[in-house]
Amino acid sequence: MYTQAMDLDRSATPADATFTSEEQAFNARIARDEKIEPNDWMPESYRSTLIRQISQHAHSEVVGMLPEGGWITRAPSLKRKEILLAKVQDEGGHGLYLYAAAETLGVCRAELIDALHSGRAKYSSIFNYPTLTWADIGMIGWLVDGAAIMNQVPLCRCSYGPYARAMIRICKEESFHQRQGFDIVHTLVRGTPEQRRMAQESLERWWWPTLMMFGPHDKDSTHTAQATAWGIKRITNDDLRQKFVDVTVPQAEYLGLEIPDPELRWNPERGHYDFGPIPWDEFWRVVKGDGPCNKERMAARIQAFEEGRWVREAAAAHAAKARARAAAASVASEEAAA
Ligand code: FAQ
Repeated sequence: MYTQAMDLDRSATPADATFTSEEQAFNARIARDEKIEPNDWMPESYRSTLIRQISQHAHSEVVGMLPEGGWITRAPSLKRKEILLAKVQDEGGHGLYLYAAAETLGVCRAELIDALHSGRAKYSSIFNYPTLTWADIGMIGWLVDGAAIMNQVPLCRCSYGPYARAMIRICKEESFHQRQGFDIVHTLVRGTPEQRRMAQESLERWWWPTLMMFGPHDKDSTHTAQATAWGIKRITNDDLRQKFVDVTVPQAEYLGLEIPDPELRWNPERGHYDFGPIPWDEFWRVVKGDGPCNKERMAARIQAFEEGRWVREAAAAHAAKARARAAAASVASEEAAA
């Protein structure tokens, strides 16, 4: 359903005389589609771009646990509760792989988390919207995970090895998440008239924020050109958004739901759906901290971090004791052998 095709042309990556020999060698490796690994030479701006993107991605996963987490106790059956619990745990796991991938670039996790808690680091705009009904849990799986997969499958081929490898497992899990969301919505639309209305109302609230997840239009995107030249980004924001719309409209038709866009129609000349203007004012308001739930989300993250402090301290003390015991045992065995 979600493809990796449509690579951007990176053949223009320069082997320019203004580059140092290290930069030329790096650019040649990128042009050959080789993976860059943590101990390899890389330009500082490549490193900082990756730290920015991977850490924002990690923050999005852990903040993304919150809108659904509140529904674990309210899921309508034991089966739905088990599935949702597993999904939210997966998101926590994705955050951990991604923080670990960012740490391979020489940054420490505590700094990244401090940047999130102090409001210096971004996370995905989508997680600042409230989950008002059970249908919203279906919409998050169907639309938000669907958009996440569309964006993340190409990242499995990102030029930075640890990020690309983390994305492979993440995408497999996101695929399960998308299917469970579609299943919730599919069940609702086959239910009572109230359940169908709940699904339609939820789609109306989530559609435009989901399209915003892909980021600003290419002409307004600060990072796309350079991230593409470095093989970090493989498909632009607008192209991914278009692919998402093209895949999702037939799914909505199958579900009997109406996408809230009067300008949405198939364009046979382009071979794509045309869609209406995205409310970018709302997007930037949310990104700058003034969305419906920004303050609530950050307060919940900080509270969870503080409440987990004793667990981290206990784990660190246990690891220090285990290291000391292993060191003492190794000295004793060397003495016995001497
Ligand atoms: N929200 O120049 P660009 C998920 C910022 S994970 C907030 O186009 P770039 C799983 C951008 O940072 C969802 N800010 O930037 C899940 C930049 O600001 P900066 C997260 C946004 O990096 C599902 C500025 O705008 N996925 O959903 C957003 O080339 C369900 C200019 O933008 C990832 O992070 C936004 N939506 O492209 C979990 C994937 N869009 O940093 C729970 C990896 C843009 O200069 C439940 N990231 N901005 O201050 C990416 O692919 C890219 O970073 C983009 C943005 C495509 C998100």
